[in-house]
Amino acid sequence: MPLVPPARLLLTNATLASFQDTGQAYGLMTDAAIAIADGKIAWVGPAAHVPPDWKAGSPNLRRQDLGGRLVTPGLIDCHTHLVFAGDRSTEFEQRLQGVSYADIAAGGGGILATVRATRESSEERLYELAAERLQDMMTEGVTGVEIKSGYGLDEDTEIQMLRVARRLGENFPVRISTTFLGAHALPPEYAGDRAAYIEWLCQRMIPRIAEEKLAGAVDAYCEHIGFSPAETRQVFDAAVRHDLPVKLHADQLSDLGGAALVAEYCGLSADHVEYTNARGVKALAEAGSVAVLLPYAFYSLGETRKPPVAAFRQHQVPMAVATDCNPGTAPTSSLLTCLNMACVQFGLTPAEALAGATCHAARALGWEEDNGQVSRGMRADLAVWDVTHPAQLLYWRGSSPLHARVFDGRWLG
Ligand code: DI6
Ligand code: FE
Repeated sequence: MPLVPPARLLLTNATLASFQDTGQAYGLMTDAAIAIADGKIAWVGPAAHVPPDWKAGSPNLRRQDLGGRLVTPGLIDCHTHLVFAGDRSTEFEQRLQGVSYADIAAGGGGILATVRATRESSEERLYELAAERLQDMMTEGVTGVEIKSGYGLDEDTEIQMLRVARRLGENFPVRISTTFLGAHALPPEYAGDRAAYIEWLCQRMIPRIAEEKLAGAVDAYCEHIGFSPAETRQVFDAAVRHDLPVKLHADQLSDLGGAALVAEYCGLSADHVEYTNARGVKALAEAGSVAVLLPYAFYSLGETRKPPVAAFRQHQVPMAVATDCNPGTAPTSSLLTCLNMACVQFGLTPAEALAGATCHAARALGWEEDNGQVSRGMRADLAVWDVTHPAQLLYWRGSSPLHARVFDGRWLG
C-alpha cells in the first residue's frame, strides 16, 4: 500500500490571539502564520518566517489565507449540564413573580423536575436534544465542552447521560470531557435517608463509573439546598480512591467553605464561587485550582453577591468562564454571551474573559498540556473569526462572528 503522507494545513495572514503567556494581552500577533500537521500545531510565528517546507507548492499542503481575520484557540465551555430533557419555563415565570429558587426546589421542582423529565425520556431522545445544544455551541467557535451527569440520580439514567455525552464526542468535531454529578440532588427514592444515598454513590456508582471509564471527574452540588461539606467529603474520598479528580459547585448561594474544601483535594476547579471567602481564595491559589465563574446563573437568579475577582487576581487564581448550560438557572448555550456578562457584571477585562474560555478553561479540565493555547505542540483546535480584534468577540452580541473552526487539524468552514 502506498504511504499517504499526512495532510498539512498552513493558515496565513492571520491576526493571532494565541493566549500564550507572552506578557501581551491575548498574546496578540498580527500577520501571523500557523502550521498544522497530524492534528497538532507544528509551528507558529510571523508569516515572513514560515519554515521552507511549508512554502507554497510543498506536497500535501493546504494553504488558507485568512485575510487578516482573528484566530483564537477554539473556545472551551468547562461547565455544562448539556444532557437533559424537558424545560422549566414555568419556573422562570414563578421566579419572576417572586418565588425563590430554593422554595421551588423545596416544593419538588428545580433539579428534581428535570430528573423526572430525564428519566422519562429515552437515550436516543436525550442524544438528539443534547446534539442540538452542542451544535448551537459550535456555531460560536466552541471546540471543547465539559458535560455533567446529575439529572438521572438512578443507575440507569446516570449511565445513559454519560454514554450520551461520550457519543456526542465520537460523532461531532468537538472534544468532550465527562463528569459524574450523582451528588446533585437527593432523589425521591432516598427521601429521609441521605446517608444511604451517599453510600450508594460511593460504594456503587463511583466504582462502576471509574471501572467503565464513563467520567473523567467527580463533581458535587455543595449548598444548603444540596449536599453538605461532610457529605461532599465522602463523595470526594470515594473519587480519590478511584483515581478520579474532583471539582465542586461551590459557594454559589452561601458560604459553606466549598472552595477551601475542593482545594484540599487539589481539585480541578471550584465553580460559581460568589460567596468564596479569603481563606478559600488562598486555598485555591495554593492548590492550583481554577475558579470557574458562571455569570449566566448569577444573572438568571438575580443574585447580587459577586465573586471576589480582585482577590483572585491578587492571588493569581486562574479564572475560567462557562455557560453552566442547564434548564433551571442557566438556560443558555451561548458562551460568548457569558463572556460578555463576565466583563459587564463581574468586571473581567475582555482578555481575562477570553483566557477564561481558552487557556484557563483547558486547565479546569486538566487539558492544559495540549489545549487552550495556540502554541507549538498543542492540538490544533482553533476558531477563526470575522473580526480583527479579540474585544470585538465580546462587544457585539446577536449574531455569531465565527468564520470557521479548525478541529484536530481539520478546516471546518
Ligand atoms: N448548576 C447546577 O447544577 C445547579 N445550579 C447550577 O448553577 C442546578 C441547576 C438546575 O436548577 O437544574
Ligand atoms: Fe452547574
